Amino acid sequence: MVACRLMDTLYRSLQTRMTIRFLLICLLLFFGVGLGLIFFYGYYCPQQSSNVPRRPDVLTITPWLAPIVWEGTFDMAIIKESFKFYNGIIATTVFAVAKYTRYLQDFLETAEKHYMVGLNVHFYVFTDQPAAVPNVTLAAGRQISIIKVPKFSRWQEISMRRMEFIQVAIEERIRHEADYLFCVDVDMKFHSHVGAEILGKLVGVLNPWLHKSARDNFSYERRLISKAYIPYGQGDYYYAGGFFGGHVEDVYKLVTTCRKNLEADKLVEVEAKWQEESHVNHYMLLNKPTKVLSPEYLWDEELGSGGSEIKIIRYATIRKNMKEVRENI
Ligand code: UD2
Repeated sequence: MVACRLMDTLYRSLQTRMTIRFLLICLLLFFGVGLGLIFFYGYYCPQQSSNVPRRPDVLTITPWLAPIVWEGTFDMAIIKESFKFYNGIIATTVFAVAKYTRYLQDFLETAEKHYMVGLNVHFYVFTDQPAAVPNVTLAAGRQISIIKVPKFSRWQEISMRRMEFIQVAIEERIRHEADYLFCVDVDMKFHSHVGAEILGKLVGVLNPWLHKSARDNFSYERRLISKAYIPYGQGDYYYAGGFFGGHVEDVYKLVTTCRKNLEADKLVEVEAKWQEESHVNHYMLLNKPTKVLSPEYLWDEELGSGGSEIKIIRYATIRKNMKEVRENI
């Protein structure tokens, strides 16, 4: 009798333990699978608010409804998720002519760390000295093509003529090889993330020196004789010449128009105040960018860390000794 009771108690306790174990396994499976889905597939994301601005201290949309990209206005996880299966190529042109080849190493190395990480990037390095292009190890899906260009005797000419060489490169290859194209200065370094959040049809970047200025203080070309002329009382923003981009065909329209206007200026012996940057500003006044990047995307070291609105510096100029690096003063 005693033995029977003992057996029964043992059996029940075993059953209870098994049930507990079973419940524990179910719980683990439930949370494990749930967490797995969240981390691996990103099924969970916090609810978006329709009435709480993400950045109340800055303008985050232009009057023509183009987003202005600041830190805090976008969710990197959501953007990453939307580009998870994107397999297109982002062409990036950079010119390193004459003494500016010295900036390539830092440019390429920092781009590998911060620029379009995880996406396919094709760097087109335009230079007069192909042998001076450093051998930087690139991640899978990223490559460099070197395009030989002549060296002009004036830095202004080197800077302006980029429009013409980019136009030709788009015609000959970029439009067959890439979806997006960004054109950037070389005397710069990436300091933090610049990724898919910048992709758009036509993208301009706010110049860090003038993003808070009244428009009559913008450094637009004010001489009527130039094709880059913008009268006082007009203009949206002052865009930087050192970073613009978009869909290849939209950038093609920009560079061909700027080239045509630069050549028209040359015929009447006028050079716009800030060379092709003045023409980019004229173009973007008539053809509004569909996305505007905040000065985080093109900062100048001379401005220090910036005002409170600058939460992060992503891509910034390197201080240079103009007299030493430029072909002329
Ligand atoms: C501003 C613009 C630049 C251009 C220029 C026109 C920014 C950050 N920069 O820069 O894009 O519009 O004004 O006045 O918005 N280069 C060479 N070799 C040379 C000289 C220039 O390769 O000897 C190339 C190089 O890619 C360089 C670019 O041209 O980054 C612009 O020249 P810059 O950086 O000297 O011009 P800067 O600083 O006035």
